[in-house]
Amino acid sequence: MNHSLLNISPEVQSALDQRRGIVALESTIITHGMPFPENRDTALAVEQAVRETGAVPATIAVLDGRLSVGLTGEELESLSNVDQAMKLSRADLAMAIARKAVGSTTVAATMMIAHRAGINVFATGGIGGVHQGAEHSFDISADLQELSRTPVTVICAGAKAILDLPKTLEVLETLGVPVLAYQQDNLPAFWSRDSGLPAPLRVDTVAEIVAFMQARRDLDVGGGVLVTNPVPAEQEIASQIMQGFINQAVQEATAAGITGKAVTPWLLGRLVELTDGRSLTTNQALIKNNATLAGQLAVALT
Ligand code: PSU
Ligand code: MN
Repeated sequence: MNHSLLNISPEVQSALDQRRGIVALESTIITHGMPFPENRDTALAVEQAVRETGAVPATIAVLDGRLSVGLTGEELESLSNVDQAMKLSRADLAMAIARKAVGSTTVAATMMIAHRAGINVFATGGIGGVHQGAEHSFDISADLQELSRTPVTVICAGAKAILDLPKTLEVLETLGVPVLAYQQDNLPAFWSRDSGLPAPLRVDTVAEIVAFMQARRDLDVGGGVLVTNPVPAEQEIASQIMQGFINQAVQEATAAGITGKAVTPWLLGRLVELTDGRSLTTNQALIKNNATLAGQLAVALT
């Protein structure tokens, strides 16, 4: 990657120079994951959660064609309000640069940019994965491929439960992506703490994640690591409750002919309506929780 494409904020640059812990944060959640002003407030709260651990937040987005790593308050505010941000994954990142456009980065594109900037810890809500009905639609998020090739550790609350979680786990295994559950045996399911699926690997401390990352570097295996961190119990929505809403939203999306990039934002938006806003509150809580763990990890790695 041509480094002149990168626009690293003074704060993040100085953290890089001083080898401080840094946590990358994505921006699709801001433009396509939540309504205004909850999106802005969550983005600020997530940055604050990272700061409280002693690490420095680096929210990543494309602003006027520049790959921006670390946004000012004004930039965050305007991204939260923008009408037509492009949703950028590996396939379309270059188009945003060519058009000097504004775009938000998915997990895949955020990993690419974070890695180029020298950041190896990244917190998000939930990664993309294999969609329900993928045996017909072939809809599998580019996030999974990116995890297999880019050496960034992604802290999430599991794949979003709107997905086919067993198939998502199978694809991650095929791609050689380690999936760790934090302090429990089962994989969390985003809004719920328990997906009912055993996680391939379990870790109980930040030090164990550090040791695992170190061993992978020594092995020179390449690719990323997925750490799944369950939402705090007080804010979870039990999976039996969530499942009914998810089934309804997925059926409606299929009936409405929603495809491609629009699927994930459409489902998330519909679930906020179906749960009377509860899914949004849970989403906010789990991202902050992930930012805290990511901050602790980034600091421990220094
Ligand atoms: N989690 C959320 N809201 C989101 C996303 C995740 O709570 O908007 C975004 C992430 O950026 C993720 C993307 O990378 O959805 C996956 O989209 P797709 O399935 O089109 O690859
Ligand atoms: Mn897709």
